[in-house]
Order: sequence, then C-alpha cells, then structure tokens
Amino acid sequence: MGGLFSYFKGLLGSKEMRILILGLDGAGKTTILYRLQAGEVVTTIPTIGFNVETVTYKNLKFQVWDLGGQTSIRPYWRCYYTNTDAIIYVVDSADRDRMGISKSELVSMLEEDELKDAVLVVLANKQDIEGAMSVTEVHGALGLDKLKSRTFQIFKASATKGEGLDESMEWLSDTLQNKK
Ligand code: G3D
Ligand code: MG
Repeated sequence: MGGLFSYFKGLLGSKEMRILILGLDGAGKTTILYRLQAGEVVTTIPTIGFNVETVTYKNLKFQVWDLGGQTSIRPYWRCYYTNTDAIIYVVDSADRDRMGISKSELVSMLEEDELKDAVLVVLANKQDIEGAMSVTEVHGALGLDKLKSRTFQIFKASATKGEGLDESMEWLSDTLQNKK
C-alpha cells in the first residue's frame, strides 16, 4: 500500500470517508497529492473551468480542486460537500498578496452547512521560501482564532521538501479515528 493511505490505515474498511483538499491555485495541492504518493490521480472536469482530482483507495476518497476565481461555478462545488469528513486547506505562505482571498475562500467554505462537522487541517505551505509568513502569521491572517466548535489544527509544511506532511496526516488520521 504505502504512501497517503498508509496514514489512514486505521480508517480502512469502515464507512466511506471523504476528504477535500482545497486552497487557491498555486497553493501546492497537486504537489502534496503526488508527494504523498497517493497512487492513481483521476482528473475529471465536471463543468468548464472546474477541474477535480480524485484519489480513491477502498473506502477513502480524496478530492482536490482550486478555490477562488469564477463565482459562477461555485454552485457546482456543493455536489462534493456531502458527507465530507475533513478539509485539508492549503495556503501558499509566501503569497502575502492573496492571503486575504485565501481567508475569505476558507471562511465561505466553512459556512457551508454540509461542512459544519468536517475536521479542518490547515497547511501553511511553502515554508522553505525566504520571507514566507510563519505558521503564527498564517494562523492570524486566516482568522483561525475566530473558529468556534471546529476541530482543527494548523501545520507548517513544505510540499516540495516533503516537510510537515507526516505530522499533519497523522494528526488527521488520529482525529478522524477518535471521532468515529
Ligand atoms: P495547486 O495544485 O494548489 O494549484 P501546485 O499547486 O501543486 O500545482 O503548485 C504550484 C507551484 O508551487 C508549483 O511550482 C509547485 O512546485 C510549487 N510548490 C508547491 N509546494 C511548494 C513548496 O512547499 N515550496 C515551494 N518552494 N514551492 C512549492 P511550478 O513552478 O511547477 O508552477
Ligand atoms: Mg493543482
């Protein structure tokens, strides 16, 4: 097996688990997927400009798409929210200019009724880039202190260096197992 699903082996064979990996384009989502050796990534385009990458292993399903941009396609996102157990929100910590957009996208996702029980993992990615915001700064910029009754954790990460991914996936797997 190995790779991504070995983190979640404790969740295999039980009910279907759905995890969304979201963030602005360029945040590092696809890099993370491949870095985690997620196996076969299937890309589908349900509607124009909306590209979904899916990785499935037994009862576990990971789905990835880019937030931001066109508001006209947002209603289609809802098709993917049902029964979501967790959201992995990826942020480019070096992209200070778009941190505000990243925050508003996260806030509107978390307002979705279907996602109210989803566990949240924030990955403050691209920590290897000089001048990137620290994990504390990203925490502040995303307004995570305002989150109420949401099970969440933020981790620093560098997808290209493969740093921070182990810790975050282990935390997520443990948290989901405890919630079962
Ligand atoms: P996305 O799927 O969220 O849109 P990608 O983002 O995974 O396609 O990554 C966008 C670019 O950021 C890629 O560079 C990728 O290599 C880079 N990147 C991802 N994670 C990191 C990181 O932790 N550190 C650094 N320095 N770069 C990262 P290219 O040049 O291929 O567009
Ligand atoms: Mg991508």
